[in-house]
Parts: sequence; structure tokens; C-alpha cells
Amino acid sequence: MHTGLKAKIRRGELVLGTWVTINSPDVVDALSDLPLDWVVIDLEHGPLDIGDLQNLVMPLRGGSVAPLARVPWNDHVWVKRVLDVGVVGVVAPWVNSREDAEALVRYSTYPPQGVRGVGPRRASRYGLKLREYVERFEREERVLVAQIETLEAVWRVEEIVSVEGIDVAFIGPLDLSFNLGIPLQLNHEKLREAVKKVLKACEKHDVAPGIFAPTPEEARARAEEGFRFIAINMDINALIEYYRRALEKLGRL
Ligand code: 3PY
Ligand code: MG
Repeated sequence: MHTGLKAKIRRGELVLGTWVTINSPDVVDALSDLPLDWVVIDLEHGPLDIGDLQNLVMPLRGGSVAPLARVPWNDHVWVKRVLDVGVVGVVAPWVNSREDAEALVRYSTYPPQGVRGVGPRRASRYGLKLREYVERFEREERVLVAQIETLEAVWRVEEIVSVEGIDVAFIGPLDLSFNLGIPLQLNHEKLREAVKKVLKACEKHDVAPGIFAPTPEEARARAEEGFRFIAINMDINALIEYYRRALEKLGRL
């Protein structure tokens, strides 16, 4: 899959995407006509499993929207399985240290440098493009996103972003707010301090800073702050928010 996402990130471009949690290819198919750079299909929270992931990435084949998967955990087996389905990137939750970041890189790298088993089923077009895939993927396509969402990750963010192979450090505001002891207080000073620290480390090590932004206004403000990999909301939240507002206007709420 030649999506060009890694090249855009390397050039320092702003890349916009969204989170997919609804188990229907229609959603991804509809999103594929929009000028999004990526979608993350979320296997951490919500009901999606590995077979669902494969069905959801199929409509993106040959298009310009790069499919990424968030794994349930930074885990060897999960990383291997999602890559074999044909995503170009992996988002790993709770990457808290240099060791966690190095593990993510190793899980997504073929031996002898890494420990990814060789069997890129759909990723290699069922073997038809095996040689091309194994030769190009890590260098030209693979996007590794380390989520920064704990106190430890913020302390150690410099170590995390200095690991070769990490392309994006992505703040998970919800988890981070809980882990900072300020649950759901997304405007709290402590969260703002953490955000600044992540931005600074990313700039120093030339890694793209990423964050989740629930509204377009917030996405714009985050881009102005320096974020380069921004999730503009999530499918199910966008849907619910639309109906909530509509029902409010119609006097039902
Ligand atoms: C979080 O907010 O914790 C996330 O992982 C996603 O943004
Ligand atoms: Mg999270």
C-alpha cells in the first residue's frame, strides 16, 4: 500500500485523520472520499477485532487515506497481526518508557533487527507482492505512533521520542487526565504543562506531535500550537454529537 503518510510526516506536514470504532465498511468507505490523511481503526476500546479490522481496511485499498490500527496493548502478537492485515501504521497505547518504545519498534520490524514473524498475508497482497512488501514497508511506509498518556510517559517523553522508528508521539487526553489525577479536566494547568513538554521533546527530536481533538476549532488551535498529527473526533462521537445537537434544537433536550 503506497499511501505516502510516512513521507508527509517526515516533511513536517500537518496530517489529519479520525478514529473509527463502528464495525461497518460503509463508514470507512464513506470517509475514504474525504481529504483525510489517515484513519485509526481502534482495537483498544470498543468491539472491533482482527477480522473486523481486515473488513474495515479493504475499502481504503489504493486510496489516499492511510489505514492505521490502534492495538489493544503494546503487544508483540497484536502488532504482528494488525500489520499482516495490511495497515501502514500502529498506534500503541500507554508507551511509558524507552523500553516500551523500543519494543514497539522491534515488534514491527523483521529479523534480525526485530521480532516480527514473516507472514504478511493481506499486507503483501496474499504473497503476490511479498518481496516488494518486505523490502519497502519498514523504510517507506511504516508509521509508529506511541501514545503518551501517563505521568511516566510525560516524564520520559524525551527517551520515548528519541527511539529510532517512532514517528509520532500522540497524547491521549482522557487517559492522561486520569493518570495526572485530574480526571476529565482537559483544560487543567497540569495537562497544559504536559502538552508543552511533549511538544518540546517532539520538536527537539523531529518526531510529529499528535493529539485527539474533539472539535474542528480545537483541531485548529492544536495545529497552531504545533501539533502535526491530529485526530478530528471519532465516528461514533461525531454521530451522537450531531443528533444530540439536533434534538436540542428541536426542544427535546
Ligand atoms: C485517550 O484520550 O486516552 C486516548 O487514547 C485517545 O485520544
Ligand atoms: Mg487512551
